[in-house]
Amino acid sequence: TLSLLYKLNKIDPSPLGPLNNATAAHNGQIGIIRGDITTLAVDAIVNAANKSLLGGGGVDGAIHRAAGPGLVAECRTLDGCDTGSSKITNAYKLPAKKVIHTVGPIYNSLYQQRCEAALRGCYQSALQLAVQNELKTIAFSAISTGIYGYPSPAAARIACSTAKDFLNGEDGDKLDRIIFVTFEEKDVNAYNRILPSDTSSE
Ligand code: AR6
Repeated sequence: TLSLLYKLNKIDPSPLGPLNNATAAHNGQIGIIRGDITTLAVDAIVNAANKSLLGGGGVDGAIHRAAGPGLVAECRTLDGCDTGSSKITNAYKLPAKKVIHTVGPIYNSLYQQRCEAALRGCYQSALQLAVQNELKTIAFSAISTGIYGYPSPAAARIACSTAKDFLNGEDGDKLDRIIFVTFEEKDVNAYNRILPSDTSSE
């Protein structure tokens, strides 16, 4: 059964530096880790940006601060990004190789299907960009769950199901690991509940 695949194991934290509380699912291809995404020495970190791509608060602010001014300079050349889409840049002073900037939906409970489709688009487009750029390890922040107000349990369900669908798809073997980075307790709890269960999309 699917639950066998998602049995939790400790993952090897060595490529990720001194973070703990890492668990893995989907045969170790999906990991969850709590900490500051700007410290991860992975191939790509995924930023929760806004349509301007010119920086902001939350994780976006933290990534721009840690990367230094080269990042916003490159972002200025990109002409923004649509909601549910992603663009890639270099990572400058960050330990990651690349930054994938994605624009999550601003949550509105009256438009749940539209929000869900946009959030799914964020994860899909970021994973596609990773494969196109031959990046093998990708770490996501919990897109839209901060300033943009997406409820953490619903957002974690979409993140995990999109990742699993991607890994089961034709490009799935081109990625080594997808890491969900949690920061606040509410997202830690959401991923811990969602990941071990069957979250494949209907
Ligand atoms: N490492 C990992 N996750 C973090 C970090 C960090 N250093 N800091 C915050 N988080 P948010 P959004 C988590 O608000 O909701 C910006 O102004 C945080 O706990 O950063 O998509 C942009 O420019 C939450 O779970 O992004 C946009 O205008 C997650 O990152 C707007 O905010 C995302 O929260 C985007 O809002």
